[in-house]
Amino acid sequence: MKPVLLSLLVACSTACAQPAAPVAVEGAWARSAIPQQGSTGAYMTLVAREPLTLVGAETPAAGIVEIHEMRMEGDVMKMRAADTLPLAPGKPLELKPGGFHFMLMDLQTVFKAGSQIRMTLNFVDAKGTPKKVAVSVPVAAAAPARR
Ligand SMILES: [Cu+2]
Repeated sequence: MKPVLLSLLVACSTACAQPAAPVAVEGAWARSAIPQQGSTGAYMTLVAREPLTLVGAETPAAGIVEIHEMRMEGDVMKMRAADTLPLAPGKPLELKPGGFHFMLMDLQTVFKAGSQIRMTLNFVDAKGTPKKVAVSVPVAAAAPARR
């Protein structure tokens, strides 16, 4: 009896991991970059299922990942680093060109259109417990068409 139960639990911890993710990630993409380019951006829409705060991200494809925000100040587009981004449950947070984005710097790979990079998004929940969400991010020259 016991071994069967155990194997079911193991099967569930892998197969059931996806629906239990604390946040849904939609439309993720990273902008393709030429090899000499030092940085690029990654974009996606995050829909939290519980109150969460985005505190950062990491990827083997880049040495540094920062949360940035582009905003118009008068006539000037300015980019600044945001340490954290709060997410309200069910309210989509869009990271997109010209707004919030992940800035990937110290690129460790060629960001070639059609390839994929792996990112891990780091959140904390309302109790301060860290939550990690793995995302595979397609590399493209422009945002994918919306479905
Ligand atoms: Cu940036």
